[in-house]
Amino acid sequence: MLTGGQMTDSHSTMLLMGAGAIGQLVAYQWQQANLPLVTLPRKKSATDSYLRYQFRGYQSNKVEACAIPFADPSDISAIHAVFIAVKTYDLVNVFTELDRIELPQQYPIICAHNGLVDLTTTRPCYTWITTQGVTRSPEVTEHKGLGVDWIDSDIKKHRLLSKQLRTAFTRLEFDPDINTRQWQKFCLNCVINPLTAVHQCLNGELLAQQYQQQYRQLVIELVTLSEALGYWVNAGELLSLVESVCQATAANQSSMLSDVKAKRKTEIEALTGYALKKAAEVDINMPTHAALYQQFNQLYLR
Ligand code: KPL
Repeated sequence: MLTGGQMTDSHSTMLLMGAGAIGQLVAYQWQQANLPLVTLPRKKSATDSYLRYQFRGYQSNKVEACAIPFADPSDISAIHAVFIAVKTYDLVNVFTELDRIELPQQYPIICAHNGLVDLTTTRPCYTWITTQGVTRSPEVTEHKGLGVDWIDSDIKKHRLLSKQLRTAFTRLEFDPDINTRQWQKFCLNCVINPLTAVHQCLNGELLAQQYQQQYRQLVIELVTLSEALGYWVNAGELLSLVESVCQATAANQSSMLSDVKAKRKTEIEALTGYALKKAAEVDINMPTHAALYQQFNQLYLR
């Protein structure tokens, strides 16, 4: 069965930018809810009129062939919102692309990246954070864990979009303090991602005795940075969060370990690089993060 091929001409279509693991999960859930979705070809050479992906839904025993129609960049009148699911370093290219197709400036943009970057866009952006588990291999993307999605509650002013979001993401919560949640997720990723990449280990293996001192130190330095920047992060809670995510995703490779193994560009700059940049701005030392950043770059910087 080929799912998700629907086209629409009403002003209610989501434009998805980025079809990695999270992008495909979003596409699958959006299309399962029968909501209209399009994407743009990211390679000029694309000849098919669909972006095709293979997806296994949560606890399903069948893999489905799915497809997202490509939008015609010269007729974007059906689009009313954008979901960006690219890596942090690619965000700026997506915003350039949105300007190129002349997407109206006031259209809401949902951003789902892991890392942080100081963006200069004036478009209305809303952060989306998920704990849904999804893995991607060259053959299939699989929805492995249900989790929760949070979105900036300010998005409620876009009535139709909020309704669509509630329909597609059944465990969605509207968060009035999404910036704090995003910062906490950023801290979590600053610990697990670079550590699993330099030690080449699965998330669960990070809990071994030999890494405990290092990840505890990373947590303490992040708490100092958070306080200096005005974010509320408690050391005990961040440590428990790190350990519980490592346990819950014990058999998974972090996204950064997957990226280094596949020799793809990583989010090190948007994670440790960003933390070090902010630390320098507020005159704070983060020696353990600095050493990890140096070790990472020695191993993987080409
Ligand atoms: O979000 C993740 C990632 O791999 O990017 C974590 C939380 C580390 C789980 O793997």
